[in-house]
Amino acid sequence: MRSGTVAVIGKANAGKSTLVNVLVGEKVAIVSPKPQTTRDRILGVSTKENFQIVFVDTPGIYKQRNALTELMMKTTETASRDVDAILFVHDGHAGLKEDDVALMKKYTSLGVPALIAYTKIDIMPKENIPADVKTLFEAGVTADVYPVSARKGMNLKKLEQAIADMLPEGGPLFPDDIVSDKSDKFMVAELMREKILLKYEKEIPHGVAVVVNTFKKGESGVYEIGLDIVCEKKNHKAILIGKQGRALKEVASFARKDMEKLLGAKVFLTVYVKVKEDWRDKRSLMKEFGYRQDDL
Ligand SMILES: Nc1nc2c(ncn2[C@@H]2O[C@H](COP(=O)(O)OP(=O)(O)O)[C@@H](O)[C@H]2O)c(=O)[nH]1
Ligand SMILES: [Mg+2]
Repeated sequence: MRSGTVAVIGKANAGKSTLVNVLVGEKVAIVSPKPQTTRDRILGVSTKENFQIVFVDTPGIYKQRNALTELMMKTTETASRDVDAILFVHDGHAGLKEDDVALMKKYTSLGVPALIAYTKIDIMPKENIPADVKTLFEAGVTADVYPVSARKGMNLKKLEQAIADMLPEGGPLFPDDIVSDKSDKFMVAELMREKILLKYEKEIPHGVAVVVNTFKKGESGVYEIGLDIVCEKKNHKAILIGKQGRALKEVASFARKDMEKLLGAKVFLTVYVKVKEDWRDKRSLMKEFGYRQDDL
């Protein structure tokens, strides 16, 4: 069989996590229309009869702005080394700009096999595809380009096979029932963050960290989960909670439903909102909230 690790690289919002989820067949990474959704490196494992692909989903490529995005960019850079292959994800629908071409050139010529997933073709004019492929070819990008749609499931089998073909011969790296390296507790925090990203605007979701304080399964089979939503400013706290707590109730209820799906059990969820000024610029607080640098 073929097996190995594949770094999933690309701009923020390109559709990396969506693609990883659909190829793994389970939700291992949260998804939202906003950048900075994925903060950590997440492994998503797809095991089939003839191959095992270990996707290394990354936060993506950022222009660094604060200590958190700097750490996220480092996570991406580190993930692109020490892997067997690179899958560069490009948002075809967003158009092909000069910096896209430069990034593709960089990440497909690092000395490991690489290919390009040109995604979101379900929402763009098809005739742009060959034109963009030609532009890339003329710019000297030699990696193969696979037009796909993760959302509509288009051309994914071909892409999956091409990824597997880049990997070395060898046994599986993970048992075949493992789909992610992250714990249920991590996913619970992420699901809460996903609902916040979907509900609130601008700086609010980007300034939020979710900390799970209680995570236990009671005798009746019900999970008792207690978490803090940490935000950066007092007025953010007020917005997060909303009039008579309505906004918070709504996001917590959406999150709880997804947590129940993940855990296959009823969840009793308690949520508090706390303020920690500018935590994204404080390394010690970032560490406390689970954004660690120790494996970089
Ligand atoms: N129409 C369409 N939207 C997609 C596709 N893949 C991802 N998206 C959307 O693009 C946004 C960003 O996706 P996400 O996977 O979080 O991007 P990431 O930041 O690269 O991980 C989300 O709103 C997704 O639903 C696709 O194939 N087609
Ligand atoms: Mg992502």
